[in-house]
Amino acid sequence: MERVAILGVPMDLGAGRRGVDMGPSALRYARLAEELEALGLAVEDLGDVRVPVAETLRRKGLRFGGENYLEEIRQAALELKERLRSLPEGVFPIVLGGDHSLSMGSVSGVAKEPLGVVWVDAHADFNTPETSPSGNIHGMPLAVLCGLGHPRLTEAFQAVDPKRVVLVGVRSLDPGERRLLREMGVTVYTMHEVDRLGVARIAEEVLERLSGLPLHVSLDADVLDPTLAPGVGTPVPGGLSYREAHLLMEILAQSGQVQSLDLVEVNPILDERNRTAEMMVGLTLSLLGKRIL
Ligand code: EXY
Ligand code: MN
Ligand code: MN
Ligand code: MN
Repeated sequence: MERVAILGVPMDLGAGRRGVDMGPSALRYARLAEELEALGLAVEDLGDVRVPVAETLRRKGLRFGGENYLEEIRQAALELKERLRSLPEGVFPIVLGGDHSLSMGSVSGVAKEPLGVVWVDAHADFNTPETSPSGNIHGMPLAVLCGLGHPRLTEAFQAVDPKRVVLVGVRSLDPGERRLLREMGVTVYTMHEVDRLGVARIAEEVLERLSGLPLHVSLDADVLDPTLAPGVGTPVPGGLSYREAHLLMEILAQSGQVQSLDLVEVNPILDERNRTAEMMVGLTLSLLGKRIL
């Protein structure tokens, strides 16, 4: 791919705390476009999808997060889906988040029958309203994409076969998610498998399972170890190291199958300087073909 389109979704309505609405700015501030151009890619920044600001959604007595803003999240994800659908063939979209509920729009927007999804995350984001401990919609998008969850969301965004979904880096699962992941046949490489098998073996197994498919990579910043990437809203100790994360991206890049990418859950309020966004830009370059030698 030679042409890259950047699209921001400044949304934190699906998260449990404010702040990831500033993720797109942090990623731009980390010079994402400039670094991609230095790789020789033609980059176009398409700006941001329109997202209501939480403060303007004042709801009497309802706390931020949970399903309170389902319609606003649905609308923003629908706009993202349409914007991605209207991109010309051959353009590689990079979606900047924003909380992970946006991926209902990105994956359904890029989905070609059939699509492989590599969801790199400390969490499975596979809850439904019935199984969620928090009600926060950023814990549900992958379930929705597989056809499970709130009808207002599944009817708009169901787009993938769970057998073509692979999770890598998971280390925080709710009981209901465990059951649903098993029932739906989603492949999960937890941090236990990362430690035992190593990222190289996992990446090769992922590519074997999803061989021949166009791939969407959904990269949640909280997959990284929080000492490396503190600027995330739901940190979980024991994440990917710097080199594990880069090796995963480098091996996926060599497949030539990756066609689209989400960079989500960067929360600059909780960061040290802009370390988390800078890490995510570095990983993007590895996924887009930057080599050490
Ligand atoms: N599993 C928990 C929940 O559903 O509330 C935490 C989800 C965190 C989701 C972040 C985006 O990765
Ligand atoms: Mn996530
Ligand atoms: Mn996560
Ligand atoms: Mn998170």
